[in-house]
Amino acid sequence: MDVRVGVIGVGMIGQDHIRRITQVLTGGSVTAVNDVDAARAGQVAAGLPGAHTHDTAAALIADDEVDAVLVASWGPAHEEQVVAAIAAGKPVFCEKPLAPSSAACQRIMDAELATGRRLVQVGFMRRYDAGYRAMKATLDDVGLGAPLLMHCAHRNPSVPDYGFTTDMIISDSAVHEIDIVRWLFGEEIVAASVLTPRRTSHAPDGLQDPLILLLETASGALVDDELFVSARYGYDVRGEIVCETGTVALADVSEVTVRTANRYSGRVPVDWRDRFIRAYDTELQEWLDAVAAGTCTGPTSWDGFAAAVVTDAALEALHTGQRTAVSLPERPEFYAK
Ligand code: NAD
Ligand code: ISE
Repeated sequence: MDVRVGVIGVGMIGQDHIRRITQVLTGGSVTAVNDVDAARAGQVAAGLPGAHTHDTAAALIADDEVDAVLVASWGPAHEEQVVAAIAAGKPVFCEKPLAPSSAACQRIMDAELATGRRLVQVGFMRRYDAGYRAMKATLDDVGLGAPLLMHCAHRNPSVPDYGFTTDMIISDSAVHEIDIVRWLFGEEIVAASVLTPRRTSHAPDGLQDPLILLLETASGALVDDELFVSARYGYDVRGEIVCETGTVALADVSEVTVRTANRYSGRVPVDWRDRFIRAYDTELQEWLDAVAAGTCTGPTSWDGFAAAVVTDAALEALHTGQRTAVSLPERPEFYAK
């Protein structure tokens, strides 16, 4: 029988996840939706045979026709919705960031720990991307020596003119590199610094764009992350790890390259939906499969919390201009692999 999913927040990614659950993946259906924008919820439900809308997230979570909850609302709403799903004993997939502050993530972890059962998967989809998976396999299986450096770039063509703040370049965008670095290196990040280069004239008023985030890992590896969210030309995510005897880098993602008239060209993805489409598919398929099997896999509340602790330090570094140490408590045994 299908896992009956209730979706909270049906904006860009909520609708994209509904499309994949109903048209691409197997073993899932969408039976209920909720959004603070009731008109939007109604329009989305109208395209989903048999699905209904709920006025509140709490009502959706309580619905007997909802086996599992997918939270794709704005970050500040995540804590209340994820904690409510945990209280109802329902598996919950929560889009990143798990919550905007480490304190809120800690409360989510506490709620999950209290149940004694893992229920939460966080939407760090890069862990499901074929390129990053091959990169990790190379690090783990091919003798390149100890990783020393990683160079990352995270470029978005644009962000909305209103509402997207410089802090969000860290909390909304860089949080992906924060998670993928923890996962690739298999160790924690211990310090963060932020540099603020010349600002592009294409950034919305008040936005410091680009930024360079520097992360230091526990073993002393250094990661530089260029964050440039008004890059105009396309969506471009890059990564290269430099080890003692070799390097491993993400390949260009264009399906083909064209050579003509003494020119060479390929395709640059339009946005994150385009670049990571297969990663989102794999991520949600594995979530549905795990829910059906009564298990929980993928990035945990602990991963969401650890990313938030690093985010807090990076935000402090941005505001003070100082290198900031990350103070991460010990991981609860409950979250050991
Ligand atoms: P969006 O603004 O397009 O959609 C958010 C929706 O949530 C809106 O329809 C809004 O009305 C609704 N909403 C807000 N507060 C709510 C509440 N309390 N209850 C119910 N609905 C509420 O934003 P988006 O781009 O779809 O982002 C949503 C979430 O997904 C964010 O956490 C974002 O960081 C994350 N996201 C993740 C990725 C990824 O690559 N994994 C990509 C984009 C967005
Ligand atoms: C967005 O919210 C995402 O999560 C995308 O993956 C990221 O690339 C983008 O910068 C964020 O705004």
